[in-house]
Amino acid sequence: GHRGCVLWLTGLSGAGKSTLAAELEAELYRRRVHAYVLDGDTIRSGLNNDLGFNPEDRRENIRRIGEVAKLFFDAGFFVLSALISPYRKDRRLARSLFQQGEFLEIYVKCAMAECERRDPKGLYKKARHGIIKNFTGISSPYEAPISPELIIETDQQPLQECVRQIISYLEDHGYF
Ligand code: GGZ
Repeated sequence: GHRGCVLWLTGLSGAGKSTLAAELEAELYRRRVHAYVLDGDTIRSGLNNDLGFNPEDRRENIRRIGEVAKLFFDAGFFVLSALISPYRKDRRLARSLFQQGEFLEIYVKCAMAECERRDPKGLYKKARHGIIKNFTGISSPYEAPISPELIIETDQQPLQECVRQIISYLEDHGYF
């Protein structure tokens, strides 16, 4: 058996949250662990398609996804959420829905310059040209976690090593 938890991935656009969540989901599947990914980008096209990127809308985005994470957690899943979640107080709110040990904040850390170099969707370029307003890291703040359970540096090691670090944490702390 195993006990579920919420792996709350936070970091800049392009830091690798979605990629990491998808890889982790595949690894958990191989271990017969039920996992579900809540990705900001996809949820914003459905459930949260009424929300933009001002601070109030980001807070509501995180609040709702926190509540959805709780539903999946209560159903026994490992939840992998991949949201920028740039504000500390919003992450604290999401954490407050859970008991000790149920919510793991994972800082997906990557230098801004590297995120901008990757720019998989050309969003940084648009933000630099003022075509996208309120863009995290450029025209909107990112408050780095102060005491996350884990820091994963995606610009320092390959993806598989990032995945291994998280799996090791879960093993070492008795999640499975
Ligand atoms: C940040 C934006 C913005 C602005 C569109 N700022 O890397 P992506 O493209 O695929 O994922 C990002 C996603 C961010 O949504 P989140 O729900 O994770 O954000 S938050 O937690 O702050 O609510 C990015 C894209 O949407 N995107 N405009 N202005 N990211």
